[in-house]
Amino acid sequence: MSKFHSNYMITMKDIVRERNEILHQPTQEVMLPPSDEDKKILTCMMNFLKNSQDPYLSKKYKLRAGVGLSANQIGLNKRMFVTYLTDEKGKEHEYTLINPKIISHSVSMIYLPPGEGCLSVDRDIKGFVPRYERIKVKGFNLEGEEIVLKLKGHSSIVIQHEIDHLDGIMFYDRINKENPFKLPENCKSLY
Ligand code: UDB
Ligand code: ZN
Repeated sequence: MSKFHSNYMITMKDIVRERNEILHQPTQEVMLPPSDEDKKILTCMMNFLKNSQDPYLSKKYKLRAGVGLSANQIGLNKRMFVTYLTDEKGKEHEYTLINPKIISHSVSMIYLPPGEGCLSVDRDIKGFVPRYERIKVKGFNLEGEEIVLKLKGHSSIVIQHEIDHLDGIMFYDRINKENPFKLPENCKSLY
């Protein structure tokens, strides 16, 4: 039994930081359909993202405005994550993905021009993180139904960042060691 029942409020103290080994190991697949326990954990994780993007609550509870959170970031060895994003048109997209897998991707790559950060990393890390421009991801939702997402742009970057967490990969593992701003030929800026 974890403490992350649906009424529990996740705050920054629950988020494990980069020195924790759980962030550097691949996570275990989740049994399907998801248990009530796993559903509560995912609901709790989604509430964290929503609270963290609420100006009043984020200030009150000192939350960093988060767009994605993976289960191992709260110390649980489970292959599942949530994202909560607002697109260019102001439309909100929330995804809960269990056992996600990239089934296909573009050859072209993109990067976030300011670089990436992470809720589990408390320092500023300079450098570009090349990501696929477009991905097709297969996974399962809270109801245990199979879903396939086709993503591009910012959502594609966020989902790849979260799938990396589930594979034990941190964003800085993908930054060029000799020159952090060096990019592959086929990689362009997101904007
Ligand atoms: C984030 N937030 O949540 F474009 F409204 C980052 C942090 C590390 C800065 C908190 C973020 O990118 N917020 C954001 C971006 C926008 C518009 C907006 C809010 N993550 C998620 C994370 O660490 N998940 O494990 C880091 C992002 C860097 C690239 C993709 C995920
Ligand atoms: Zn992260």
